[in-house]
Formats: sequence, C-alpha cells, structure tokens
Amino acid sequence: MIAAEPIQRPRIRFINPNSKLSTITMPELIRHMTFTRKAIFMPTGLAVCAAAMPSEWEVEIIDECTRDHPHVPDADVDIVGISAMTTQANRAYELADAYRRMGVTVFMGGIHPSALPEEARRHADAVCCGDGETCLPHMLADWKRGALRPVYDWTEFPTAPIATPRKDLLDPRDYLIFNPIQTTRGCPHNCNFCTTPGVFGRKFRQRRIADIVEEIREAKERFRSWVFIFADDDFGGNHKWALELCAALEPLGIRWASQCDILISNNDKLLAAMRRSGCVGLILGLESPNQATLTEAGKRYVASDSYEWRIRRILSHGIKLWGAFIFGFDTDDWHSCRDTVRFAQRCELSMACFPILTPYPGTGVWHDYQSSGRIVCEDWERYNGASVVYEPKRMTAQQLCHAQMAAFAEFYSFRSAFRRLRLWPVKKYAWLAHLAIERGIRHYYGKRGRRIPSFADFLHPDSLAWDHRESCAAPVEPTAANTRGLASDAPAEQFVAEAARVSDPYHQASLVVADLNARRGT
Ligand code: B12
Ligand code: SF4
Repeated sequence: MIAAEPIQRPRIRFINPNSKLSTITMPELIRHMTFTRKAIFMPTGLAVCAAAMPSEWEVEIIDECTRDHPHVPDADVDIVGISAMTTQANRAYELADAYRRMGVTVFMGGIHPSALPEEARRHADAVCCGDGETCLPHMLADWKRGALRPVYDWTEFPTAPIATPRKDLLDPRDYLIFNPIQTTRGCPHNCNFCTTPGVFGRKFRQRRIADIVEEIREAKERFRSWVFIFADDDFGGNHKWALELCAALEPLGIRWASQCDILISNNDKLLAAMRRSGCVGLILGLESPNQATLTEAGKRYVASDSYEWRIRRILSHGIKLWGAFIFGFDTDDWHSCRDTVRFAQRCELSMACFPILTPYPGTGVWHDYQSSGRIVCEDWERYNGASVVYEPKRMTAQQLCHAQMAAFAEFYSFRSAFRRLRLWPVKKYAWLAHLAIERGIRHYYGKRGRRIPSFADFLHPDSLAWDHRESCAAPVEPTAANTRGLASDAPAEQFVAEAARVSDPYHQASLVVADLNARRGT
C-alpha cells in the first residue's frame, strides 16, 4: 500500500513593515505607563485581508512594529502580502525585494502602493489598488493559474462587502488599540491634500450594521473593552445610515470616538443619537479657520465663517472635540498659523494638532507640487507631518517648523489649558495629556539650551529662539524617537514632545481609550 502524501495547504504571510510612527508613543518608558503594549493600533488592513482569504490557505500576520528585531525573510511560504502607508514604504520595499530574491511571490497593497502602483510594481509581482476584499480573490485565482497581472484595481471588479478583521492571528497584548472598528470606508468629499478620495474613491460605503454590532459584542466579551475607536475617515458621511447605526449601538452601553466631517453640526437629531449611543469625542478635520486656505485645500463643502457656530452646536451635545489643523498651505503665513491657534483656543477644543502639510502621493497637492517642481524630498519616511518635504510659499521651511512648535507650545500651555478645560467638571484625560505635552516641550527645549518657540519670535528675527542647529527640512528628532531609535533610559518628556509633534488625533485618542479600557480590567 502506498502512503498518501499529506496535502500541503498553500501559505501566505502578511507583513506590516516597521514604522516609527506606529510606535512613536511607545518607547520603553511609555510602555511601562501603557501596560507594556508595543504598537498603537493593530494592523486592521492586514487582518481584513486575512479574513478575505479562502479557507484552504494557511494565513499568518507578522507585525514588525511589535517585534524587538526586524523580520528575517524566509522562503517557507508561497506568497507574502505586504502593506504600506507612505511612511512605511521604504521598509516595505526592502522586505519585498528580499522575498523576491528568494523566489517568493510578493503582493503589495495599502495606501501607498494604491497611490503609486507604478513605483510599487518594481518591488512586487502584483499590486492591489484599494480594497483587499475585492482584489484578493482575483489575485489568488490568477496566481493559481500562473497568470498574475502587475496591478489589480478594486474599481475593475464588483465591490465586496467590508469584512470583519481576523483578530485571532494577532496578540492583543501587543496593542494599545486592539479593537479599532471600521464602520465606513471612503469619504464623499474631495479635499486635495487627503489620500482617501484618490485611493478609496468618493463612493462612501457602509459596513453591515449587524457585523459592526457583532464585532463590538465579541470585543466586549473576549477583551472586556467598553471604549472604542471607530477608525473611519468620516463617520457622518451618510446621516441616515449613521442614525440607524446609533440606534443599534445604544443598547450595547459602550463609549466611542471617531472622525467626522463638520457638517454633522447640521443634524441635531443625529448628534443627540450619537451622544445616546456613547459618542464621547469627535476628531474634526478643520485644517484652517481662514477661508482662502480652505479654498486652496479644496474643502468646498463648508465655509470657514460657519466653523464657530458648528463647533458650539456639537459641543452643546456633550461631545468633546479634537481639532486637526494643517500648517503650510500657500495662503499660510505665521499670522494665519497664530490665528489658527487662537481660534482653537476660542472654540474650546479639548485637543488639537498642527501637522505640517505633507503632499502625500496620489493627492491633488502632490500632483500640483510635482508638476511645478516643488517637491524637495522623496524619502517616504519623512512624509510624517513634522518634516517640510516641499517648498513652502510664504514661509521658509525653518519658519514653518517654528510656527508648528509655537502652536503646540501655545495651545498646550498651562494658561491656555486652564481657559479651555477649566477645573470643573474634571476633564482628567485632557488635563493629563496637556500637562504631559507642556512638560515635554519645556524639557525638550531646556535640554537643548533653547527658548521655547513662540509666535512673537517672528517679530524678532535675531531672537535666540531661532538658533536652529538641526535642519527643518529633515528633522532628526521625530524620526529617531521610536523604540529602536532612542535609548530606553531617555526621559519620558523627550518622547512626549516629539510624539506630540508628529502625532495625529487618532494617536492621542488611542492613549485615552486604552487607559479607559484598562481600568475595566482589559
Ligand atoms: C486609524 C488610522 C491610523 C492609526 C492606525 C494605523 C493602522 N496601523 O492601521 C494611527 C493612529 C497609528 C495612524 C497613524 C498615522 N496615520 Co493614519 N489613518 C488611520 C485611518 C483613519 C484608518 C486606517 C484603517 O484602519 N483603515 C482600515 C483598513 C481596513 O484599510 P487599509 O489599511 O487601507 O487596508 C485595506 C486596503 O488598503 C488593502 N490592503 C492593505 N494592505 C494590503 C496588503 C495587501 C497584500 C493587499 C492585497 C491589500 C492590502 O486591503 C485592506 C482591506 O480592504 C486612515 C484613513 C484610511 N482611510 O485608511 C488614516 C491614514 C491611513 N493615516 C494617514 C496618516 C497620514 C498617518 C500618519 C502619517 C499621521 C502622523 N503624522 O502621525 C501616521 C503614520 C503611521 C504609520 N504607521 O506610519 C493617512 C495616510 C497617508 C499616506 N499616504 O500614507 C490616512 C489615509 C489618512 C488620510 N485620510 O490622509 N493612522
Ligand atoms: S480630509 Fe476628511 S473630509 Fe476631506 S476628503 Fe479626506 S477624509 Fe474626506
């Protein structure tokens, strides 16, 4: 009798390449304060891709951001699938090249390859543009019959429903946020600095409400989570659907925060339903209170002079606001940056961030700056919101960096915090974040023997505050400030200052949410 050959299941390994920005708030010292977690968010995109794999495949996810050592490629799989945001692209290509040299088929996907498929295909056998759920079945079928195409664009195929991520392939102890919930995909708007419309289209899609509720139920049961981040671009892109979702969330007794466009302020009924369903905070992409800047940014759906009443309307429902602004549009000078901070203070935003404009590939700004030769740096790691990678118009790169730091210093100063947050009712998390960032900035500049930047420095060009030793176009601190870049005994304040500078509100929100969940014993 001849023994039957064991049937070998085909194997795929998904890899999330190391990214300093995924671990920026997680160096050793902060890890101790944050329950030893190693990265901020679990790699949702890859967990969703894993869910889209046919059952005969053996699937594995390697998240380099949670590893102490870089992943060493091994030809023990049939396919590797590598994901990348722009800041991860350098490492993603390094891994892809190494796997291809070993003869392993490489798929690439995620935001950056979707925006620049021609670049990505130089490192991969097949590139997925947009939704993995939609493209992967076609990529696998073609691979099986030896007819892979270089690029698969999700718009060529019938759209598959948004899948529920496979969390069983990851270790919950590694992440601050292990249960980000995606409720929608895409955005109906078309701001010209934003990657989303180019990659996922303006067709706004919603996930099945029953799947969302089930994912939350499971997270509550298995991980005892009760505070969630909905990792959407625009939770309120479809008001009617959002109302239905809120009704389904209400009985779950959870708390949640998400990102949303400011037109939600038109709908009191929805705002009330959101609050009842547990919404505690919203991230609003405001960019600037200056109309000329909004026009330049292609933010056509709202006028800046309506911002203030809209913000107050949302606040009146008991929902806290994180404001996301951008510095560095052609209409920006130091006065407008200063006015933006004053606006954020006046509107009593709980938190705010002031990243430097980054011309991400695939955006309108990228195309404009490319064609006019204004892009000065294509090192993708520096596309991080803290580096000036293009030629600004009304400020030098150094002035732009200075304005960014002056904004953080002013917004998070004790005086500003006191005016906005007050002492009662106690806003513990906002206060903690403010004090940490304020202390971090003081420590950071104190150690360098420099004065903390302020907008007044623009009136005094010979002020000592301008003593920049490091180049602004290529700042060293933020990119070095990750787990592997800084000695573990470096003071916590240093991380806080650097993390604040590169962080977006999702970073800030994740620290709060993780802490709240931990208090319930996650
Ligand atoms: C939550 C979030 C974060 C979280 C967590 C990110 C994470 N690890 O998932 C945190 C706070 C850490 C974060 C940080 C940053 N973020 Co962010 N973030 C988001 C947000 C709102 C949702 C991401 C998400 O969960 N998507 C859901 C999953 C399912 O989608 P996906 O990852 O794209 O995966 C799908 C497809 O792309 C594809 N796919 C993905 N990988 C692969 C691989 C293969 C092989 C295949 C076949 C398919 C495939 O299939 C998936 C399922 O369909 C997005 C907005 C958005 N629309 O994506 C911004 C977004 C990704 N972030 C952005 C930015 C700018 C940043 C920061 C640079 C901000 C900063 N200054 O710090 C950093 C960079 C962090 C880093 N790792 O380098 C930009 C990206 C721009 C760019 N070109 O890279 C986005 C698009 C926001 C925007 N509208 O501009 N972010
Ligand atoms: S910035 Fe916000 S509103 Fe504008 S296109 Fe991107 S996700 Fe949509």
